[in-house]
Amino acid sequence: MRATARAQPNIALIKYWGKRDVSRNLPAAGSISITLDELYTSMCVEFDAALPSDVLTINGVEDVSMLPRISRCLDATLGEHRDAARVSSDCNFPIAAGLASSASAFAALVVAADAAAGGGRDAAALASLAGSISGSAARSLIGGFVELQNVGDDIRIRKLCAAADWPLRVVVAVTQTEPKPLGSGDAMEISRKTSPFYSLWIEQQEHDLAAARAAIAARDFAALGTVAEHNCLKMHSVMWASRPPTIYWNSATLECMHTVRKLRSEGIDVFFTIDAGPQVKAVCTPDAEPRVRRALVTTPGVRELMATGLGGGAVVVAHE
Ligand code: 2P0
Repeated sequence: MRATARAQPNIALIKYWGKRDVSRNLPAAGSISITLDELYTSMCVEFDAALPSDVLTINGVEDVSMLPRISRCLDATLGEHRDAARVSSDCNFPIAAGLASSASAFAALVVAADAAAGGGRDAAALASLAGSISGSAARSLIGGFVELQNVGDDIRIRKLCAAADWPLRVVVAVTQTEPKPLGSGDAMEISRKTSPFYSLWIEQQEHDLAAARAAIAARDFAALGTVAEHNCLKMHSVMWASRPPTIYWNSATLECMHTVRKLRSEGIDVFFTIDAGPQVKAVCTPDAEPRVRRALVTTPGVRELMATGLGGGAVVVAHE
């Protein structure tokens, strides 16, 4: 009754921002992401009938703030009459800073919990379970370029392109490591309820998804960058126009955007994307990576760089 799974975060190129059903955590529109490689969350789940309630440690420290979501995820996966679990999560990148740590955490959790309880669910069922707790987590179940589709009363994930078939690189410029002030779930709801741009954002999403799908199928880097930057800035515009506004950027975030735009004007294949946090993810071709790293590391306010390729999906790494 013990298993460990590992999953990588994913970075959305066409963003998920807004829910159509809050109680079931269903997104209002589809999204497209890339699953990363070297950054990961490892989740060990051990069911123990002698344990009075679930226990969670994150990087070796007991944590109560994430515990209710972890317990809900275990209930969703195994039913409410399950044994209590000892869950330990280890993450090799900053948590809650806009690097999609919840995506890799909940993807790894459903895979580990399913394996510990005997296994048997396929990636589609596990994605639906992970997505019911954290929408973006569904996309970390599989690798490469992944689309999350809204289908009927559920979500579905599908691989658009394997990581090895378009081996892009992602350079993450970390501009802040403290946890973000407002979680994305709450911020999305504020946007949905108050932003005058929200309905237009949802309305245009299908168009952006189609443009990204076509760019990925054609391995057209420039076209993918154009739609990804547009979609990212549109999502942040929705947040900026909310009441109260949600502003995840700091001045270094903006400096990094200028760095990426300048590199592109010099002929370098790179584009940026920014999620619910102040980090800037620069997506580039492998040959462009050294130039991108050199330019970002000297950009004012950048604290550190992390670089990674694209990777596979969530996997069980130990099972007893
Ligand atoms: C994304 N984000 O597509 C977008 C872009 C943040 C910005 O998906 O409320 O933490 O738990 O379903 O999974 C953040 O999503 O949100 C997110 P919930 P989650 O990656």
